[in-house]
Amino acid sequence: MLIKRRRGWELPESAATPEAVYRDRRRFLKTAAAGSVLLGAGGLLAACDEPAQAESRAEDLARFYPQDDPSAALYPVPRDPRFELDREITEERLAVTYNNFYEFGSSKNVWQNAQDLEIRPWTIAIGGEVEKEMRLDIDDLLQRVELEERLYRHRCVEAWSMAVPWAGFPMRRLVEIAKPLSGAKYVKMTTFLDPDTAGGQRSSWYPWPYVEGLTIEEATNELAFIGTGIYGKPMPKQNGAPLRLVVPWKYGFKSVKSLVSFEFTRERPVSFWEEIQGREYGFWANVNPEVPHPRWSQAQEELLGTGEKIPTLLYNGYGEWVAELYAGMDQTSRTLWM
Ligand SMILES: Nc1nc2c(c(=O)[nH]1)N[C@H]1C(S)=C(S)[C@@H](COP(=O)(O)O)O[C@H]1N2
Ligand SMILES: [Mo]
Repeated sequence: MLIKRRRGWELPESAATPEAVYRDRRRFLKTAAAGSVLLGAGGLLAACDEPAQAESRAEDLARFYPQDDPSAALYPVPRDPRFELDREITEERLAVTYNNFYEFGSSKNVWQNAQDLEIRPWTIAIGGEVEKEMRLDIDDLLQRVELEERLYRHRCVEAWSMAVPWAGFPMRRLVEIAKPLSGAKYVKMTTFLDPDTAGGQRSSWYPWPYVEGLTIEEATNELAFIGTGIYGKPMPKQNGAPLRLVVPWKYGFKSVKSLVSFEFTRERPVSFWEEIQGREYGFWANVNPEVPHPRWSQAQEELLGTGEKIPTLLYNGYGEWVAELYAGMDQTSRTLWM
């Protein structure tokens, strides 16, 4: 695995928007001055040669991002302060190279293969149980919504996790634009289908395209987010450019990438992994450390890039936002948690 061990204090400056860097820096210096926590002489040395390092890091990182993205000027966007992390932001380089995107293969070369994806022009179809079906151009959509940054934890079903600054807009805003009819109970979201570009889609044993679904209540919950950028820049292709779902209280496979369609339905859609292996990857997929995957425990997660294992939290720590969505359901049913 290409995970390099790093100490927590080396991460923040590489990992966020300039404003946030400034704020974190101040907090870092205050903490250091107070003489508390883990900082030895090594930490202070690292702080001294920071500007030069930060510059070369920025150049190095640029190659993981789309070139000539017409939305680039929109970023960075203001951070929504309501979403605080209990852990360090994941090192940017890892978050944009250690990807799951089966359309581009199952190895960790995914990020390179994904560079073939053409993200302009890009049209999003809105249909099904809506007042009026429509097609939205991505850049028109980006003008209509207000972009913000949110720091979210992300828990993959494979028991690793990251914490990243997403840019994007509440999914509720997209539902408002779509104007679903009263019969709409679910939103089905679909990834692009283009086997010429995405080699993984030439494997016929997968039920392409990748599909995911949420109930309308989930989709309009404050936490449900449409990601259009990351680390203060437009979304890299490998992370699901130009727009993807981000639902941090659910296992990562629900956060479907590179979306071309939102369809409002009466019936519950069958998602990609549910169709492949429904006994292991269900519709709800809410994070719960006490309900093991049939083949491994979900009690802990490895923090990407640190080698450290920490306890997994119920709803990935987002119960205050989302637990009420499931209050009326049988909490002992495994299907709620996988
Ligand atoms: N279309 C599509 N979306 C996808 C996937 C995928 O293979 N294809 N993988 C999922 C899984 S398992 C995870 S953990 C996250 C990974 O997102 P990241 O690469 O931005 O970390 O994307 C999810 N969305
Ligand atoms: Mo995942």
